[in-house]
Amino acid sequence: MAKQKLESSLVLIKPDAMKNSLTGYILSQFSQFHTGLRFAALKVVAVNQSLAEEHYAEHKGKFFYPALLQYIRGFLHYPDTPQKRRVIAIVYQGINAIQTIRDICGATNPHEARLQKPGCIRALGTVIPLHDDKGTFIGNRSDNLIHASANPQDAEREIKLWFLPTDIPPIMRDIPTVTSKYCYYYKNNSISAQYLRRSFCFISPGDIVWRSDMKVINQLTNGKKPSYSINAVIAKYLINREIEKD
Ligand code: 3AN
Repeated sequence: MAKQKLESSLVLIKPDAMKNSLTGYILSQFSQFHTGLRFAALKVVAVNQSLAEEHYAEHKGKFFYPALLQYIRGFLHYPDTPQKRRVIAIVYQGINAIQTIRDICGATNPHEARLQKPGCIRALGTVIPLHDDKGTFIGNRSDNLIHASANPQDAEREIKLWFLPTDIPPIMRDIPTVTSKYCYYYKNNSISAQYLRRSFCFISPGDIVWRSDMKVINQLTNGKKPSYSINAVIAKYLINREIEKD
C-alpha cells in the first residue's frame, strides 16, 4: 500500500479553463467528497510578469517559454479584455495530495492526456502550433487548463511564491515561518531596511513571513549572495497590487 503522507499542493486554474467555464468542473473533480483533500488557501490573481517568470523559471530558454508566460498571464485567451486575465490559485491539503491531484489532471500534453486517461482534466485541453518570426513551425504549445505541483519540493517553492503565510489558516500551515522584528521596503528590484523615496513597506514588525524568505532578505540586506531570487520573495507581495501598464 502507498505510504500515507500529509501533503500540500499548488493548483492553478489557468486562463483557458476560465474562458471555457471549466472552473466549477475542476473544483468538483478535486472536491473533498471525491479526493479527501481540503482547501488550505484560495485567491484570484492577475499574474504579473515577475510572478510568471518565477513560477516557470525552470523552463527559461525553452522554445515554448515566451508563449508560456503569455498564456499564464491571460494574454492569449483574453487579448482584448485585460480585466479577465486572471488565474485561480489554490492550495490543497491532504493525504498524498500531490499525486492524487496529478492523477486527476493527467499528462502535460492534452493529446497524450486524452490517449492515456480519457476523462482526465487535461484531456479537455488543446495543443497549439508555435511559429518563429519567419513563420517556421518550432513546436507545440500545450494549453492544458491547470497547473499542479509535481513533487513536495516544487509544492513548497510554489506555495511560498503565490501565497503569504497569513493566506493559510495557522493550523494548516506546514511550511516554517518567522515573525519579523523590522520593517522592509521594496523599490526597483531591491530590498532595503531603510525607507527610500517611492519604496513601499512590504513587511512590517510583527508580520509573519516564510522563514526562507526572511533568510533571503537578511542575506540581501547584508550584501550576501541570496539562497534564491529577490523575485521569488517579492512576487507574492506584488500580487494584485501592481498597476499593470500593458
Ligand atoms: P506539468 O504542468 O505537467 O507539471 P511542466 O511543469 O513540465 O508540466 O510544464 C509546465 C507547463 O509548460 C506545462 N503545463 C505546459 O503548458 C508547458 N510545457 C511543458 N513542456 C512542454 C513541451 N514539451 N512543449 C510545450 N509546452 C510544454
